Amino acid sequence: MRVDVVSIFPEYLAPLGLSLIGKARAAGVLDLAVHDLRGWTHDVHRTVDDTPYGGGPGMVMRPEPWGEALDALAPAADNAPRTGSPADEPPATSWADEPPTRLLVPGPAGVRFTQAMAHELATERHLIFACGRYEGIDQRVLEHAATRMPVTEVSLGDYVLFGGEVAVLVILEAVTRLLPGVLGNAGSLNEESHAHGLLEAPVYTKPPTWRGHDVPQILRSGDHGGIARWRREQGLLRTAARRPDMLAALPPEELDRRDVAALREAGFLVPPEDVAK
Ligand code: JB8
Repeated sequence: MRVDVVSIFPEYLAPLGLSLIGKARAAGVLDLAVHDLRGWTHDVHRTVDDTPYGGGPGMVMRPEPWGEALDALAPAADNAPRTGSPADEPPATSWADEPPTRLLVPGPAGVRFTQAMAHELATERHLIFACGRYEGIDQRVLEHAATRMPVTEVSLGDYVLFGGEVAVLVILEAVTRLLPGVLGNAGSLNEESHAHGLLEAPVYTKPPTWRGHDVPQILRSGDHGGIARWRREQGLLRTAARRPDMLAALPPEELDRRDVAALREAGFLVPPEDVAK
């Protein structure tokens, strides 16, 4: 997979050379380059921002350097739709036979980044990340780019960062570990907590007693059925307590009678019987 990251603080992306992401790069699974947006400015001050139209606080990233950066990193031929739509609007369905370059723009107004999106991105051929700063990037950059490639504004969650760089670190870590050949893979891919719609049970290792706290007896029992059941219940109770949104989104047929009994026993309301008619 090819990845280009554009930022006015390329040094912020230094961690991408470390650890498993660094190994993916060394192994040739990931071809990653970080670019300084100011390399696409032409004035002596290498200006990337200006005041917002309509007034208000802060500054907005000017479109011209971004346009040149995207022209350089996503050559038009790369993404040209082979049939159909005119160049100034995106095609209705597909862009081309091969997966095109895809542009990701971190920002608090984006769609939520999820494990499902990480899996989707892990199948792409070429990703470009545009890291905004200040109040963000002139919207025309995204509009224009969308005539050439799929553009996704993406948010990690409901909080605000100074800029997109740290979000890119998070997204690339989530995506890179899914690339074939990165982890030695398969067995080490623990994403249970977000792949199956429920949080995972807590985990323990030796010693069996530590500072007066014991490992739950069931985990030392050798009763594999009992252990599986205990883990299931712990995951359910955690999910109900911490992520009621995940529990509510679970298809009802995913909960069997024992699941419902365990939740009710712990005081959680489970529809339909507990929902007012
Ligand atoms: C200016 O919270 B964020 C985020 C915030 C930002 C920019 C990009 C991302 C650019 N503020 O993900």
